[in-house]
Amino acid sequence: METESEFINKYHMQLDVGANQCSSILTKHIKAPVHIVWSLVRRFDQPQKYKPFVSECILTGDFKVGTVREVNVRSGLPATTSTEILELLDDEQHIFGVRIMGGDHRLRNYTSKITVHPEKIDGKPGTLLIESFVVDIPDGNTREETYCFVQSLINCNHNCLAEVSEKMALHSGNSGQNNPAED
Ligand code: A8S
Repeated sequence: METESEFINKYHMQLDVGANQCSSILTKHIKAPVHIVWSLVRRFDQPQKYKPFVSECILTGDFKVGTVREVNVRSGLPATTSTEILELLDDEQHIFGVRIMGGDHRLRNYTSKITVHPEKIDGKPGTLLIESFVVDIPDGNTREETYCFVQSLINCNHNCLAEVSEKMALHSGNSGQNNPAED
């Protein structure tokens, strides 16, 4: 079984980070099998299924790589909308990539990549989620501020994704334990 740092090296080190950009890699261990977590992550058309700040999402075409979505964000954030394109969707390797093209917010040239990997947690099928991002540091903000802002949004997303996935795993009865494909 590959380790976390091997997955990071394999899928998350190709980041092209400019001088005025910041980037980071975040991980989350989820007590639900990979097929459940991936079923939520891959839904480019329905980020509101697990992203707590998204109120609405409208797809501007078929669900495929290259499709653009218009996301509405809940009030209380320095943002109202975001226009985002699906850049990567690999259902075999479980790779999902999005780029933010515009919108009413301060994150310019934001790209993110998520990969999910099976792992055992307390002897049961679990998931290691890895998300990497790159974004411009906005005028008037420091690298540290940008990093903290994005990291806290992503952590909220990861916590909600874990909550929703773990509920789905409980309700599915057999949480993938008899499925050798997930081991
Ligand atoms: C994601 C990651 C991020 C989303 C950010 C960082 C955003 O949707 C929110 C506030 C903003 O200021 C920017 O994968 C933007 O969702 C919640 C509208 C893009």
